[in-house]
Amino acid sequence: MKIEAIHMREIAMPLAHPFETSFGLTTERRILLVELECEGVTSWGECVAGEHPYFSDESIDTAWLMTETELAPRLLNAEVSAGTDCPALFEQVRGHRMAKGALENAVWEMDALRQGISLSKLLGGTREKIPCGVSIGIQATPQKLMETIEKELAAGYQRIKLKCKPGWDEEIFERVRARWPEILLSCDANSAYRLEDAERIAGWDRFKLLMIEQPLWYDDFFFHAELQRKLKTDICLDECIRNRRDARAALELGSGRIINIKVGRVGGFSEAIAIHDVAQSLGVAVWCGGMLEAGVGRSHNIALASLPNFSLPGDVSASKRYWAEDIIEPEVTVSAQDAAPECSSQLGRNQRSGTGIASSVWTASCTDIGPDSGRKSVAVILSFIATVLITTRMVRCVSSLE
Ligand code: OSB
Ligand code: MG
Repeated sequence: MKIEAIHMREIAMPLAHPFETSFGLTTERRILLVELECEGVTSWGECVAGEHPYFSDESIDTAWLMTETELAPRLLNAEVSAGTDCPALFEQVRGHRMAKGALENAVWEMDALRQGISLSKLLGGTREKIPCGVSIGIQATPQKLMETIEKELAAGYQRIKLKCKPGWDEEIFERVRARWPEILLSCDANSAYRLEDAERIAGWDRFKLLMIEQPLWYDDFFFHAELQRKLKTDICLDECIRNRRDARAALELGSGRIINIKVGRVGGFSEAIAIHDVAQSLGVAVWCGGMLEAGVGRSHNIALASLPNFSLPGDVSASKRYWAEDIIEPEVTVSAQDAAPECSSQLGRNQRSGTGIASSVWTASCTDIGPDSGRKSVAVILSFIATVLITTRMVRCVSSLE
């Protein structure tokens, strides 16, 4: 495949509800999308970097700069046989994994489109059913949180993850557990704690959390191992796992017992798959994280989550949890279903007239979720050809570096 043109666009997307984590409040996302062209086929990638470098050291502005000046020029007119060729193309540029991931994932999507197979299949996906959970931000009041949890459980989500920080932790877990003693419950600190909190965090074993995500520094796994030794609850690593070597080192050190794989954080599908494989070989479960993606990134996450070792519910939720209107059509939907759902696949082309934007395909297989004994389960429809609708949200556009 020779990549003949690359287009970069920034769009602005207001979140349906503000999302608060220990590192800040997000009310609107600025999203960098890349579009590739090759012999009449168009494919897309979404960069997950936030507006500020608060989750990692990348931001949309650093990603834009690196994509325009370093990465896209390396990919443009390059002869690539598959997405797996991208890491070597980009190797000279250190870091900037979220920027690299957007381009690499667009190459994988291009490959799937040209071969006429689903992205899930190309990635090595085997699952037709993907367990889905939700990540719930810090709320204005505990009461508001309880209402939100109630709504998400009613929608069928299988795991509730609570964002936490000092001041929004044990009292909250206490209340939630008092009301829902049995649900799969986890928390995500986004690096809000320090070693002096270790004894207090060890006390959280009483809440029977499925995991505690990234309690300590974003770039640490040495001290996470020290903390993990004091806990019965599993630590899940997110921010600090950048690649397969980190995954291996962290798991061998005992820094955690679960890994959250985010395809953007690790620089694209090639590395995400490698981390999945390392974890699998060590008998460690992984799950698919999210970064408040719009539809392009969301679809890519779903395809990734179809790999076999993604055995825990991911932060893979419906478009409407985040957006009044997503940028893909159809949107990612999740429907509560009783018992084993049918595999829904829609393969029609949905073209909304007048947008002037090319359409793109995500075919994964389908969907649904998890354990079940009469409980509701959730289906994500992930086999579709979606149109990307972005004209009304465009902030800037650079067309191709041709
Ligand atoms: O740590 O998983 C995280 C959102 C932004 C940045 C970091 C994280 C998150 C989430 C949201 O938890 C997950 C989602 O997209 O649903
Ligand atoms: Mg996290």
